[in-house]
Amino acid sequence: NTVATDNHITVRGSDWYFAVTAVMVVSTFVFMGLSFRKPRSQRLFHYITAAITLVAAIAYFSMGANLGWTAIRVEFERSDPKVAGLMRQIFYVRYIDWFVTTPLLLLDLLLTCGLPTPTIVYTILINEIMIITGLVGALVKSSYKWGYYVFGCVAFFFVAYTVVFEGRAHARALGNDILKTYTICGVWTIGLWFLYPIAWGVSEGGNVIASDSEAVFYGILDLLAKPVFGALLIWGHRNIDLARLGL
Ligand code: RET
Repeated sequence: NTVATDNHITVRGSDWYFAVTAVMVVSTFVFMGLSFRKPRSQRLFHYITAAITLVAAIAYFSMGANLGWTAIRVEFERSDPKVAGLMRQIFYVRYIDWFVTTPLLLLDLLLTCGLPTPTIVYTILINEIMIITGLVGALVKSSYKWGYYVFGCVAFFFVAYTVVFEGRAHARALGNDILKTYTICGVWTIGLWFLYPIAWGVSEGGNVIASDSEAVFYGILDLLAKPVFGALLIWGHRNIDLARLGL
């Protein structure tokens, strides 16, 4: 089970993963630190947001240590002799991270707009379908992988619909400051989340870019989708009393 050198992270790739780990750790401390400026009853979003960056920190630590991956044989229909029969490094630990953190990100967002609990629950369940189909598709070597990808994309459209349409309608009813915070965080989220299936398509899916490039692509997305998103959300909540959200 050898992975050809050009399909495996290099020392630089590993350094990059550790750098992202450091940012995630620092962000976790910042979000927890900021929580102390609020009474306990007002700390829910700080806890959720810190949990997100903490889980990501551990996932990135694993990838920096070159753990949490498996090799799949890459099947090429066009037999390019340079790449045919190679193995590709698939970091399944990403999906363990996403399985935990994407529902938490949705909780941050959907609790902010005051959606009813049943809607939040089914949106999170559909989101889990998206992550698991992405994982299974990544591990499948035949072109059936794209079938899983399609299921994942359909699930994503449902999630995006809830955030963009249902969430906004509910946020509007709660007042301008909540609508503003929700809109900023919602647009940020959906804009970024759309790029993940593209990264998947050129990495786990089509094997177009090398593992180091994959590391940079997903790494930048994760930095924007977790610490930067968290900062926007916590900032937006600075003057919002959780009682207004029924929390
Ligand atoms: C996959 C492949 C299947 C189709 C789709 C995907 C979307 C993944 C997303 C991931 C978001 C991750 C985040 C991580 C934390 O920072 C699983 C790649 C649609 C949207 C926000």
